[in-house]
Amino acid sequence: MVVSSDDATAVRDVARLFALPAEIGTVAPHGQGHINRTFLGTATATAEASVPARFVFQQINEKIFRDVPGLMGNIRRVTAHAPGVTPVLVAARDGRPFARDAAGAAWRVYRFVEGARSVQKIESAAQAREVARAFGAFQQKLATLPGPRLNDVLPGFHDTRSRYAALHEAIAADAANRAAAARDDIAFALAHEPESGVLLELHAAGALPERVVHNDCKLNNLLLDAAGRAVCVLDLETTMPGFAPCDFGDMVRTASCAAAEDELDLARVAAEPAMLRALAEGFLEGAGALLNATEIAHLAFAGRLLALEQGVRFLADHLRGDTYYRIHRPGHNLDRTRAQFALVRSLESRHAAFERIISDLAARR
Ligand code: GN1
Ligand code: MG
Repeated sequence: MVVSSDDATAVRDVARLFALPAEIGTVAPHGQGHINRTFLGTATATAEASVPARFVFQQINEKIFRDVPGLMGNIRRVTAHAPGVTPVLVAARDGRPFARDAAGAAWRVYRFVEGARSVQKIESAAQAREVARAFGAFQQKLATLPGPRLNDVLPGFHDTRSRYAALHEAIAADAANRAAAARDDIAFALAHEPESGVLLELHAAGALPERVVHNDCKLNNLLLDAAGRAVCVLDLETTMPGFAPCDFGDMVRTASCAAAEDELDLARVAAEPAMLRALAEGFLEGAGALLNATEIAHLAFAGRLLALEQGVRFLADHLRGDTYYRIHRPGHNLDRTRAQFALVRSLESRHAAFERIISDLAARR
């Protein structure tokens, strides 16, 4: 993929607002995110640096992240607390953790993490274990974040009930006239609505604690080195108060089988027992000591719930006319919905076995 000359110019202009060692030369699109616009910029060579430094430029989607200072304040605190396992945030020349370009758009800059890669589809059980261990260890690290509660920059982010409320609104409005063709998908979502309150009720009852969690533990939000070891957690914008099982659930959603999030061949969307076991082993190793019995007892459930919640979000966006997630083809959000719901079905069929794996592992700790 190439970057438009307008975007390249915009990134070069933005770069001058940040404390970078040199001007930016080449610019390329970067990453697979659905929300922000991300570019990789390579600094022109300088006398000091023989290898040109590379930087990640992200234009923050302010339709979604309305409180940019609050968001970037969170990211600054989290990266400062977890150096080495988070990317290095580059400050703007005025000292703030972001800057606005001439058109008013907000940007942040990270140093690019060299020698690491992100994985789009899970490749082995060993990789699943390492990913889950690293995200679990990140939770453990966040448990000691000093200072006040992080800003809740996206209130109700994993409040599945409010995700359902948004779906109901989208069905009622049917703004893009798509509800009829999505009748079966809507029926599947509504049949599962009773599950939406489970974690929230446990929290209200005092059994499920609020913690600082990543909140978007997608497989591709972690960088691995050539030896397959986790080096860095990415996409910190949703790191804020939340529930530990939701992070595990997002890993199950994205790393329990090798199908893509928008896989069209639904027969391929099936959680693999070896991956589920590896994810549970890794997460309990990484976060284990932190978790209480209620959290552990709801890990398997959270996998199902997060796949369901994500399907509900994609479906609502499809019905609204694709206003939230960037799409790359017509019907993309419906394709994504169907893949998520296929995963829910698969996780349901494996639920008892998955629960047994987790309780056995937990008992052996
Ligand atoms: C979005 O930014 P990105 O693409 O990593 C979304 C997540 C979803 C994910 C689905 C702020 O993440 O919650 O799980 O898409 N982020 C936001 O792939 O809504
Ligand atoms: Mg994200």
